[in-house]
Formats: sequence, structure tokens, C-alpha cells
Amino acid sequence: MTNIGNYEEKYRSFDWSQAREILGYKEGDFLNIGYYCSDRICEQGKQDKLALIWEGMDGTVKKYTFDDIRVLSNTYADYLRSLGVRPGDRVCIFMDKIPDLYISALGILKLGAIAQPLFSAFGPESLITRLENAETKVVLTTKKHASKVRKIKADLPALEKVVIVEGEPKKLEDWEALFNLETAEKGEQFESFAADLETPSLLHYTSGTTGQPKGALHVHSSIFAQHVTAKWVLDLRDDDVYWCTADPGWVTGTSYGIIGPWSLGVTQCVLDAGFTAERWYKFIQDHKVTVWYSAPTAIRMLMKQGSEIVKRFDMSSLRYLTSVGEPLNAEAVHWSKEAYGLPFHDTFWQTETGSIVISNYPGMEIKPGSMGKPFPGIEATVLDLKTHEPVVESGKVGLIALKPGWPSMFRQYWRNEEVYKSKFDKGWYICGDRASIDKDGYYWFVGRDDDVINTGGHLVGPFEIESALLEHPAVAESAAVGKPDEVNMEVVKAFVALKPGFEPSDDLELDIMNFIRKKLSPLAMPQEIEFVSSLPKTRSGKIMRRVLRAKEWGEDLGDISTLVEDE
Ligand code: 6R9
Repeated sequence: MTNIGNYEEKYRSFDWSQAREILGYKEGDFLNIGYYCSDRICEQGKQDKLALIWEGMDGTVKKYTFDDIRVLSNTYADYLRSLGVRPGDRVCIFMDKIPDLYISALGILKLGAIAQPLFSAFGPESLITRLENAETKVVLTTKKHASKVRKIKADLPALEKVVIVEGEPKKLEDWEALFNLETAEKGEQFESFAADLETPSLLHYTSGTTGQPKGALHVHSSIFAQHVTAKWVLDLRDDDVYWCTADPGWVTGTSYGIIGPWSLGVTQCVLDAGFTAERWYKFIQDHKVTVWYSAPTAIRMLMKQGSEIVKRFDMSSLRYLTSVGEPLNAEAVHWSKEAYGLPFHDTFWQTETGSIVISNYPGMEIKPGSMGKPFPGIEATVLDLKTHEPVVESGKVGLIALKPGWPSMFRQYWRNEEVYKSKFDKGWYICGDRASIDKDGYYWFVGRDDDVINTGGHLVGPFEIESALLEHPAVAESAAVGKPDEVNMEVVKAFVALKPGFEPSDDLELDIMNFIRKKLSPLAMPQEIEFVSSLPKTRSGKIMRRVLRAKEWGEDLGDISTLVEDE
């Protein structure tokens, strides 16, 4: 039996008041995510249950019960209050995936302040735009990353304190402080800020195509949606050991790496170490992970390593696999079935939506390559590209749009009302992605609106081209973009990274071309393949096609603050 039961029946009968009931929230109760993810789980008698199993780079393992998380997040809340942090203030969390990251996030929320998690790999440039825009008051960081904040402190008048929670620099600046969670006086009791449904909770920065990154602001009632989607889409149960591979600098790492699982009282694991297939499989084996939430980029990296190495590990604990962040190629679904005996279930959502909005549900038939169907309580459609009226014909491509009103929807872009407003039209929130809906109601992703290729007036989505390429045995990863062409305006160019054991050559290019010709329409056929060692990606693992495209067109690269530089 799955948590969701019959999807179609749930979709028909659900309204968001049921999500409140499922969480156990009653009208008039105070609502605080920090409280719901720790104190409340303890009140339900799960105080001694493991909340967090953390493993560091060097193999050190630390374990925390829900009571530990309760007390330690209180400790953070007490400390931040002593620094003068008030409800509504922005507190940035800028550290690797160490336990303090997860615990301090709850502490900030308990205090009623706004948590602003940023990728620890960000350099001073990426940091300053986000701290400046948010007028962040306090940054929590570690010795390893503190020097990057030092470099920009003088340009951040709103920044009062930088707290170093791990390691000790030789000399402290007068605006720096040391905090050690292990030795700090523990906060046995803390009265969480009595947030209401609209009290701001988290500020997540997304990177745009051009201009400055935008801060999507969320509120405490987002928990209604995160709780019920974690239960029904990720199928989380009391005895699960759950692993979300995302960094909380990315919304996936907070919505489903903190709030979803912990509000359900589920044990979760965190691996704070770089990627290798062996390390990941060993992690699953050692901690007996049952539910795994990952991303296509990671899955493609695992596919690149092949299915032989899977056999060296005991991963029989796994029971449910899910994916988010990019379109999940059909090939990845087939491969995971073969390699792990389980398919990945694709889930679609955005920083702005705060929770999963379209997905493949446990118990519902997967059509490989499709994103699945709208979550109960989400009214979705695709809009005509020009008129913004809902498309009625099945199979016709349009813009994915959602009817505003679900609890975890962003409430604003921080200090950017104009761009916020531009996301809405005719009563719909427009995601900025293209898809079609088939006769059974399944959504098929085509591409980001900005990534669609216009060749001789025909629109081609990069996803179908990349999916065809991925089926070729030599291809590990690819990106299809439009390059300038005098006759057709644009033609398709594909960038391809190869699997180990394959070398770029004209013969291989020809072989790949012949292989995909059978799968693609003539319009979607690349005119050229360029072999590359890697593709440009964001910190959350998304291929940045627009960077490749801009190079082809000799254009400005736009905002590339989330681009992963070769390290
Ligand atoms: C959670 C997250 C949002 C954008 C979104 C779309 C792409 C996410 C996807 C997907 C195809 C999926 N995206 N999931 N595309 N299939 N299952 O990723 O948030 O970082 O804000 O990105 O990611 O383009 O609009 P965010």
C-alpha cells in the first residue's frame, strides 16, 4: 500500500484544508516550521528516534535524535536572540552540509527570523549580490568560508555579525564571533515565535537568465504543502531512512532535505562529501537508505559509471527512488530499473512553487520521459505560447502554468515587485517551462522557455534531442542549443560529453548522428556535434544551455553566479 493510495481519487477529492489536518494543525494554532520539525515530533513520543545521520568527508558519522535537534535548534535560537536578531531579520547560512546547517535553519525559524541558505561554494561575487539584496543581518559560517565574507564585509552596511561555528581563525575581526554548538549552554526550552500562516520563513535565491538573482520569499504555511507532498510523492513512512542528495543552498535541500522529512518525524541521512559512485553506493549500503531523492545530473553520472559497480554493494534496502531538477530522460528510468531494480520517479517543481507540483506517484504507471501529473490541490495546464489561453488539444506544446493559491507558493521576489508581477498573466502563474499534456493527462517536458530552439520557424525542445543522444552507448551527457544560421535563423548544435573509454572522432560523430537520425525529426537533427569534457552547470546540477548558446551567438553570458567553475 502506498501513502497516496489512488491518485485519481485523491486528485478529485483533495483540498488544502486536508493538508492542515494531515499535519495536525488546527485553525488558530500557532504555526512555526522550527517547532513542527522538532518539538512537535518529540511531543508525539519520538524524542529518541534518530532525526539525522550525518557522514563527513573523512567518514566520521554523527547521529542526532529528534530531541537533540529540538534542544540544539533552541540553542541556536537563544544565541541568535542574544545577538539582537529579531523576527523578520535575514540570517544567512553559509556553510558545507555540516549538522549546524540543518540545526541552525530550525533555530532561525523558531526565532521568527528568515533563513537565507547559500551554497558554501559561492565566491565573494555571488555572495555579495545576495547579501546586499537581502540586507542580511547575520551570516553563520565556518572558518573555511569566513575569508570570503571578510572580503566583502565593508560593502555590506546591514551586515552586523559574522558567526564562525566551526574552526577558529587566528584573529577575529571585531564584527566576528565564535559559536560552538557542542560547548554552548543548551536551550532546554525555547518558546518558538508564534508565526502565522503568512510569516516569512525562507529566502531562496534563484539565478535568472540576465540581471540579478531573485530572492523567492516563502512563508511558514509552506509546511502544509511540503508535509503532504513528502508523504504522498516521496511516500515517506515512519520506518524509512531517507536520503535527499541536494544541498540546502538549493530549494530541494530545504523543502525536502529539512521540512518535509522532519515534519513527518522521518530519519534522514546527509553525506557531506564529494561525488563518486562508490561513495554514494556505500553510503546507501552502510545506512540502509530506503528512499532516495536525487537529480538527473547525478543519475547520469551514475549511469556513466555503469551498472557493474552497483553489484559490489548491497543496496537491497532501497524501496523508492525519486528525481528533480531537470527533465529525467526515459533512458535514466530504464537504466535505474535494470541497475537497481527500481525506476526513478520524476518530480517537477521550482524554487517559486516551494513544493512538488507535477509528479509520478507511487502506484501510478510511469510513462518514461514524462513528468507525470499535477499534485492534488494543484490546478495546472499549459497555455498557448501567444494568447496565454489554456491549450485544449492534447499533445500541443505550451507554457506550464499553475493556478495560484497553494500554500508553499512564493509570496514575492525580495525587493523586485516588477519581475514578480511579470510571472503572472490571466490568473495563472507561468513557470517559464514548455510542455505538452497527453490524452491521459501526463505532462511531457520540452524545455525551458529560454532554451527552445527556433529553426526555420519550427520550435524544437532540447530535451528530445538530448534524450535521443543519451540512448547512444558512448554518450554520458549532452546539451542541445541553437546556433546562428543564415537560412534557418537557428540550427541545432549538440554538445556531447562521452562515457569513459570513448574518444572523440569523426567516425564517432557520424555514428552518433546516424543513431539519432532514426529517433528525431529532420528539424530536430543537430547540424553539428561538439565533443566536450564537461558541460556548464549550476550548483544545483542543471545544465546551463544559455551559456553555450551565448557563446555560439557571441553574446553576453548574463548572470553566471551559480555556474560551477572547474575545480
Ligand atoms: C526544484 C527546482 C526550477 C526549474 C524548472 C525547470 C527545471 C525542475 C524538473 C525540471 C524538467 C523536472 N526542472 N524539475 N525540468 N523536469 N522534473 O529544481 O527548482 O532550481 O528553481 O529550478 O528546473 O526548468 O523551472 P529550481
